[in-house]
Amino acid sequence: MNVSATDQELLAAPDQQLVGGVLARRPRALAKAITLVESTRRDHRARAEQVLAALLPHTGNAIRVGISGAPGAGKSTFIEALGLLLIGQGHRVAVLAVDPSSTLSGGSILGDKTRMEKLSTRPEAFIRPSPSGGSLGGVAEKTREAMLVCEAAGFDVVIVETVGVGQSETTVAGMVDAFVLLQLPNAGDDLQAIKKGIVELADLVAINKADLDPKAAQFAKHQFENALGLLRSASAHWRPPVLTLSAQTGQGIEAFWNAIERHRKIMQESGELAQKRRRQAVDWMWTLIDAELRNRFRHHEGVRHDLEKVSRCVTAGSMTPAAAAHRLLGHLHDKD
Ligand SMILES: Nc1nc2c(ncn2[C@@H]2O[C@H](COP(=O)(O)OP(=O)(O)OP(=O)(O)O)[C@@H](O)[C@H]2O)c(=O)[nH]1
Ligand SMILES: [Mg+2]
Repeated sequence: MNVSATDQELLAAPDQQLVGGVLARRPRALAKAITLVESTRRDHRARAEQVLAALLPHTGNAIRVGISGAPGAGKSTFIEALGLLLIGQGHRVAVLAVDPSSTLSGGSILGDKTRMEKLSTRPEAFIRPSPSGGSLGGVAEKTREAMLVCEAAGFDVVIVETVGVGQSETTVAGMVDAFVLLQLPNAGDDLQAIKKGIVELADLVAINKADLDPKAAQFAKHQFENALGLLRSASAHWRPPVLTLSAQTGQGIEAFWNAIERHRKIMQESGELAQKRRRQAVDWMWTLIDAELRNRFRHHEGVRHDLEKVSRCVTAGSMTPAAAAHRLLGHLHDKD
């Protein structure tokens, strides 16, 4: 595959090579491009944007699947089993992680590749641990861009793993075609997801570890079906199914993938997939604008000078939050 002439003209020679390497599906180029995309250095950011622009026409062809679940739900075991099945069917599978806690804990959910021992040795698979970007926004931004690089490198299935904490589920749901909740057959856990409103994000719910207690798994399945039945479906054409499976024995994994493919087909034929991706892209643009504006605001000389004083006034009750916000925002019109 070739990069168009205009794209190439924009790139410095080493980055032209990098883009060529990614499109030629060379593993080293892929890893290097993702490292560039993940870098927070200003000069790297500028290069990354150009590399991504050159890769963009070659992206968008993968099935993007998000897998979320509590720690220990079996996400890694499941992705390994699913990944091997898909490779057997001729797919190329990339696995990325979103874990905003990775900077703090030092270990990301995919930090230990040995958890996907077989998959990580396969040339048809690419596994990348969570970038350590600090904030969720930073981590997610990089994962989203890494996903595009993987697509340009010919991976036709991209799986994004995230641990079910805080906002990370919503963020991952906003970058994939199908969002999957991986649950344990345990009532407390189920209720949590239902209570927190996360089931509403799910295109599919999978109850894992059904081998341990098939009855409990069936019970959890019914609970979820009831909960989902009460929700207004996000899609006019798709009702999220609830499946039981075992990542350990492999039972139900093929049925799981059949459901994902069915979802894909229905979403594609109804035009909902294209619509969803367009909406995600615009939402993402706004997320980046919000983050950048906030960043500029916080680093603005006048704001920095005034912030502590104004905050104290708000705390003391001598200034209303509205007046304080107005005054601080006013600094953006200061001459630097
Ligand atoms: N019996 C049984 N055990 C399972 C199954 N799936 C995963 N496990 C076990 O559950 C434990 C946790 O599995 P992981 O795949 O590491 O879970 P995870 O969700 O990736 O965990 P974190 O990355 O820490 O959030 C491991 O000991 C697995 O062997 C299953 O279907 N049946
Ligand atoms: Mg894991």
